[in-house]
Amino acid sequence: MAERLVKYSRPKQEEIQSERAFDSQCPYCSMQCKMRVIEQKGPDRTRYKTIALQNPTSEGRLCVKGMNAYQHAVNKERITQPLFKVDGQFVPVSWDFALSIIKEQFTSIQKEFGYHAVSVYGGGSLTNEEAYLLGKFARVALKTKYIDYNGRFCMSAAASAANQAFGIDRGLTGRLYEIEQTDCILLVGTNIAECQPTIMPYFERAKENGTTIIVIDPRESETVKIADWHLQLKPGTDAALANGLLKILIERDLIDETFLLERTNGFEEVRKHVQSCSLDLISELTGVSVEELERVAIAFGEAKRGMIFTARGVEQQTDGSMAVRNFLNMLLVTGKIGKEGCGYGAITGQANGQGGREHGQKADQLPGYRSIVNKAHRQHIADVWGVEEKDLPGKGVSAYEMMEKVHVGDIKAMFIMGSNPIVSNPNATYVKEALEKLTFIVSVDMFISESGRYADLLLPTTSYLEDEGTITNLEGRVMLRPASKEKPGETKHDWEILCEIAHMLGKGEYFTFSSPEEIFNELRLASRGGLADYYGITYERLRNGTGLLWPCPSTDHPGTDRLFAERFYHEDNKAHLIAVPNTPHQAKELVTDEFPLYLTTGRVVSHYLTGVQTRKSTALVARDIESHIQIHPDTAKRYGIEEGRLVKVRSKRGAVSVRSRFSKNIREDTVFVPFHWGDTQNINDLISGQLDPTCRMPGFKVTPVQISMLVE
Ligand SMILES: Nc1nc2c(c(=O)[nH]1)N[C@H]1C(S)=C(S)[C@@H](COP(=O)(O)OP(=O)(O)OC[C@H]3O[C@@H](n4cnc5c(=O)[nH]c(N)nc54)[C@H](O)[C@@H]3O)O[C@H]1N2
Ligand SMILES: Nc1nc2c(c(=O)[nH]1)N[C@H]1C(S)=C(S)[C@@H](COP(=O)(O)OP(=O)(O)OC[C@H]3O[C@@H](n4cnc5c(=O)[nH]c(N)nc54)[C@H](O)[C@@H]3O)O[C@H]1N2
Ligand code: SF4
Ligand SMILES: [Mo]
Repeated sequence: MAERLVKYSRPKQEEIQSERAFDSQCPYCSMQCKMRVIEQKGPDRTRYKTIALQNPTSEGRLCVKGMNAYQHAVNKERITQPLFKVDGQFVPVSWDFALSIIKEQFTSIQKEFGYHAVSVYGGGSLTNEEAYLLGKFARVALKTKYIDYNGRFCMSAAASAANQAFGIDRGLTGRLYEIEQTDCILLVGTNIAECQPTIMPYFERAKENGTTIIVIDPRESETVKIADWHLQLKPGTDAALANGLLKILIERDLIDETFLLERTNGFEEVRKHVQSCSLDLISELTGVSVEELERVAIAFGEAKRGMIFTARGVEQQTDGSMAVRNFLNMLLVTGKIGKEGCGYGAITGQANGQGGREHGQKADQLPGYRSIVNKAHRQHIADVWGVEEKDLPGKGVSAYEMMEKVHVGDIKAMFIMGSNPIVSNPNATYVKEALEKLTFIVSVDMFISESGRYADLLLPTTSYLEDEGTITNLEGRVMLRPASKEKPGETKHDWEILCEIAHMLGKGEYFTFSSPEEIFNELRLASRGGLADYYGITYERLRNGTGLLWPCPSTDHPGTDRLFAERFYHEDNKAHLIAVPNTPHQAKELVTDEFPLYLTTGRVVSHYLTGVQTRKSTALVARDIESHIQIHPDTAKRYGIEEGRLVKVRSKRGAVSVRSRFSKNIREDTVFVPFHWGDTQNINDLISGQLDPTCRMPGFKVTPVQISMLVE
């Protein structure tokens, strides 16, 4: 029998002639699961398989995206040579030609319109080294103030809220294992079951330990399966919901007076404000009953230890930063932070969503989470970079606002590294028009994305199997991603591309790096003494261990597992509470007779972001080949929608055609469409360009729409 099996599994034509293994980390979400991709070459074809590797965060697990990630890396559609657009067609060119065209274009544009006419657009998939170098490239090689990145649409609301409340922004304030030690968890607008699947066992084990889990989401997402209670609120009403919970906590005296007195300020303002809030009104606004609010507030207040996690559901709103702050208020009034089994977690999104927001890709930021408008911070970085402080540009604008600057003619060229703005920005048609207006676009990518089609020059970069570097996962753990596969064709690493362009622009002396480790060593110095202090982290320590959590200020420092045990990071060492109105900015569009349903957008388990990578993976495409609209059957009936048919979804700005998928797991006044597809299924055509006034986050999660059957 055994012999027959062996014979059966190894027919002659599938004999393995050579086998290689490549260790890496998943290129997708912030869990950064460790993996080994095994390449088996046979006489006729090459096969790949992925196995999970141990790591304290992912604990040897991988989800379906990670298992199949290699498929995009080995896909035939990868670009492996620079491509230059001639008469609307991309033609392969040499790197020498590509670099000289960049020099010619950037130099002439800057000569005519000034340094800031060239802009830089980065991404949260880049390693720390590359994100750091991109910020330096913008400020030193291009001298432009216009740099921002796709994390603006991802982490900005949570980052603003945490900075304002705690004085520091690290996704999780403690370690993941603490989830199992807590008594009550609020999951607010976070669908971890589909978006960070390998995190689920932490919550499952917590449940086994008796933890109460509450999910706040307009949809009964996969995550609700682990919940004790589900508050199925109306989209966009989280700030009001938190006011209701706060009011009950304070009125029932479920607060920690000593903690409030010793460790915080601003509580009186919050107490007065919630006193004036009516629970009935909050119930009407949110669609959640007063009884449900009471049950949840009491469970959280009475729990000895508690944690709150937020993600894009609550954050991607035009009042996202204030809504998150109101949940932070809840943690602070109950004193559930800075202690074991307590704390906050903004579930980071992209692979390097954490590190990518710390080292200078943001319009107002310098490495180490320093501020570009702070003279001492600027001086520190200028010294590390060997430039004059006065020569560093000032603060620029957020990602979407750069598109506005293109429309008014201030920005003429864009250098995009690791993003697909046409599919990920709100108001997609306006963004497309912006890209059309630009004189010169360079896109550094593995593929020709929807945005890449508008580029004048495409530069081929390397994938997660080929590009070594550090990545900071959702815990704030800096991890070294090994990558040993050879670069395909003429691809170059992002950091090599930046160094080569800088040389071409006459700034080579500032970009003399020959390895990611050299860049990291400069990043360590640049971040030294900053909030996100990486100075004590070295490649050697990372190679010999399982990663280190920042801040890590010296090479003998063990890294910081839990923040705020002794102090918060404001000058007074205290955390700051603030009163948050029920409807903080009055900016949200409301449903009308013409647009009677709330559209909310997000993700499905099988695809990643704008889908450029996962749509190249046959195993993942097999699960979801196209977009869809999740709709309650009663709502569908009301609008004459049939199951599995194409539906036109329209907002004030635009329309898409997506197939209907009936589900009782969504509110009747709400529909959900994922955003992983472009062109006629680009849901961002419907989303407004209105932004949160503090963090400049768009309102991806609420848009009034109408729906109708499309005649097929
Ligand atoms: N499969 C997969 N995983 C991913 C990604 C991916 O594209 N695909 N992307 C990664 C990235 S970059 C990110 S940022 C994360 C995102 O991770 P999440 O934020 O968890 O994902 P989303 O689907 O955007 O939204 C989460 C939930 O918010 C709910 N929601 C919508 N509106 C509201 C609201 O008004 N209030 C509340 N409370 N909830 C609301 C939605 O119904 C949804 O279930 O995932 C990461 N992981
Ligand atoms: N409606 C709606 N819109 C949203 C969201 C939503 O929930 N709803 N979520 C928002 C969020 S949270 C995010 S994070 C953004 C993401 O928005 P984007 O950044 O635009 O999305 P990606 O698909 O990650 O695009 C990354 C591009 O970079 C390429 N790439 C991948 N890795 C690398 C690399 O290492 N180097 C280089 N040079 N290129 C690389 C990929 O092939 C792809 O073309 O979308 C936002 N937009
Ligand atoms: S997508 Fe996230 S959870 Fe899935 S394997 Fe990759 S890193 Fe892990
Ligand atoms: Mo994200």
